[in-house]
Amino acid sequence: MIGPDTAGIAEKLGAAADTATAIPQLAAETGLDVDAAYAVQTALVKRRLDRGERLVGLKMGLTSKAKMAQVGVDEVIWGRLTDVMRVPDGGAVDVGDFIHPRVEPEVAFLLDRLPDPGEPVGSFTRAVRAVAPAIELIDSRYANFTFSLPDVIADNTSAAAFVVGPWSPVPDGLDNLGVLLEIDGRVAQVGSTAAILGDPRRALDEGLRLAGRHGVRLRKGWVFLAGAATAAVPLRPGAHVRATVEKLGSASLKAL
Ligand code: 0L1
Ligand code: MG
Repeated sequence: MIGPDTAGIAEKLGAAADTATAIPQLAAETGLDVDAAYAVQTALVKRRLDRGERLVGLKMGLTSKAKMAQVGVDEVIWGRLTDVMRVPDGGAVDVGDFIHPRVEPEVAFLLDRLPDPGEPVGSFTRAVRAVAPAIELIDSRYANFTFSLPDVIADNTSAAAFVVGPWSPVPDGLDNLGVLLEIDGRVAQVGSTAAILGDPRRALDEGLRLAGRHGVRLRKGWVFLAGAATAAVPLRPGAHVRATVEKLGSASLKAL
């Protein structure tokens, strides 16, 4: 039996991102299951690497109940981050480069000494050198921000851009720090790091396990986005976005 056209689906998703044009969902029509969807994601990210981008990290998606409820998909997923997606703290993004961008407050880890594939994380403080507040900008390439599980995996879990704030040593109580998302100085979302799988450290276990299943190893020096602590908020032109995590400080972004 002939499987889904991995390269063809990756090309459609890549062109949708490049031209900021929404496309219909693809998984049902092409018979994409979860494993085939990760193969499409690999091809989609390779398309970026072939034009000179570098892999700089991994992101977890749908690690909180608020996020799962927002998009109607209830499994933890992961995607890849490249250098071109990184926006400096306080930097600007052009909303016109995206289809229907949303922002969400996250916790980022700076990866250090990681276990061999298949091994548990063991000591979190060996695996993670530092922690930072972060903003993820997600942008589904599907019309109406609507998708199935294989669709969103194939679309590199809606990864589009991210901002990392100042790095700090891992603080006490990482499993229950207050999180705030402000737009133009007004509170848009309030949450806790506890919303990220009960403890954001668990996201690293899940990342190692789930990415390892697809032969992907996390690397020292990579950024690891553990997931959002709240639902995502649409990003409008002119908005000033600030994500604050208690004990860690803030990351910010301007929308042009
Ligand atoms: O980072 C995320 O949690 C996003 C995962 C994909 C679902 C979405 O686009 O909201
Ligand atoms: Mg996210």
